Amino acid sequence: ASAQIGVTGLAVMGRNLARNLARNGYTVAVHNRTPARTKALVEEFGHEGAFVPAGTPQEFVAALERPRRLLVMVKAGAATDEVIEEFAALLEPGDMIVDGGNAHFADTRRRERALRERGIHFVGSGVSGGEEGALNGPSIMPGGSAESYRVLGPMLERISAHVDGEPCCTHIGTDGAGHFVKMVHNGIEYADMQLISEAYHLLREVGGHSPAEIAGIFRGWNGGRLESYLIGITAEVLAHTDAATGEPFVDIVRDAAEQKGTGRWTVQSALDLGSPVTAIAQAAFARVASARTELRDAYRPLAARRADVVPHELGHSVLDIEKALYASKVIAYDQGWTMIRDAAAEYGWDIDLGAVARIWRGGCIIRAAFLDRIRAAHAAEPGLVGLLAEERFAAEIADALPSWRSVVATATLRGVPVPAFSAALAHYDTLRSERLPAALIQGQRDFFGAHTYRRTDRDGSYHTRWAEPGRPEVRTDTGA
Ligand code: 2AM
Repeated sequence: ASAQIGVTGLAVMGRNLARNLARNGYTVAVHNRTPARTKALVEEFGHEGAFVPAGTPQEFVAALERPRRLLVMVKAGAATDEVIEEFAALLEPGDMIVDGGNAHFADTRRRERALRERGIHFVGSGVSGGEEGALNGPSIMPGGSAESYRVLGPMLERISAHVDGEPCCTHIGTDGAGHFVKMVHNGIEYADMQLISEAYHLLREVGGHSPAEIAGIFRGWNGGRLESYLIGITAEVLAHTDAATGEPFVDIVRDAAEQKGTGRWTVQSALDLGSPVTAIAQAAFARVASARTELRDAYRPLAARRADVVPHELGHSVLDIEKALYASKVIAYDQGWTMIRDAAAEYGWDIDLGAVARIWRGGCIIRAAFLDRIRAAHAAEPGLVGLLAEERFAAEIADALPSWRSVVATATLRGVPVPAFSAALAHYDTLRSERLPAALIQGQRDFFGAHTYRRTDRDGSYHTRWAEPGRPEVRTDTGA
């Protein structure tokens, strides 16, 4: 037994994490169901560090120092259960299984409970940053027991990305907390990508800019407060010309967005938790809508009539759109953090909300200077309820507001769809409103279903007997 950690599942993510571990000086046992992948890894990259190839699960487990640390990098779902079952049978109490795949946090909670009963630590860990991140430093979001983090934390922190000398890895919380936070990361990623795409669409359809010009505008924005990996790669994509046709690349790509489903999970969980993540939800719906060809075919002829499009000109300068994008982004990120806070309360996780921002500053898809502002806001005020409760964010939103409203209005008048911009703005207006029409909804519910309502002027639950003359009100929580 000589290996400090083992990786089973050597497709690209598993292989790159194994190489990352080996390059950082760890002795890494490697195993794959199909032995050819193990052989290929050692042949191609054996010179990068110390690998111990294992042909069978038994050999693999025997190669590991105790407590054994196994990193499972197989397909999420049934395959993960099969592999966990197969290896757990060979392990002893105190050993640790890390699932670095994209598991649903509910599965992680189930697996952790089952393995805990057998004395095995199960660590569901989000790993963000794709293939490149896995090899050179991802953002890592491990859940599981505190004891497992004492053993695994130093290794994971070492192979993670680093920003300002700090690792992009922290113990998120127990059982499914790591995979939950990874899921929200992906939800935020969906919203951010959608918002950037809407800004592009506005600059093109309303501003009249070419893709190449918009690439330049985004490069400019990337030098400011919107600086981020996603803005950077967006500029790259927009500047790209299709070799076959000479057309802008973005014009020859089918506009049907695909997804692997973590954005969908975020929205599903948000409904369960009661977390208002509308910008994220709009982003997920915008993807599915784009791919519903039959619906779009049915609606497209309407566009030709253009009768419903009002040719009005409001704000749509590049600066206006930058402000709308920035303000919407603040809202989308804030929605993600709200959801993490809700889940921590629901599932009993002690999540450091500032640390989540810290570990996303590098390695992952949503990495951005902006995240350091969120980290700082939470550091300055532990228990911060929302970003807009922080003075600087509030001031920025106040400054952006006229442009933001104007851009959404222009888009609406011109028939350019901006579901995430407008959902974010509606979220802001919802939360800032003195009064909401939810009072009317309560009245409707009480009318047709006697669901009761609460009053603004006194405590208690009330029902109005709508069918009776004079519509008398009764208090329902006192038996009166
Ligand atoms: P394979 O190379 O033998 O197909 C991504 O698909 C990774 O998950 C691959 O390493 C793949 O192994 C592995 N994998 C998928 N399903 C598996 C299963 N049921 N048992 C073990 N490994 C599996």
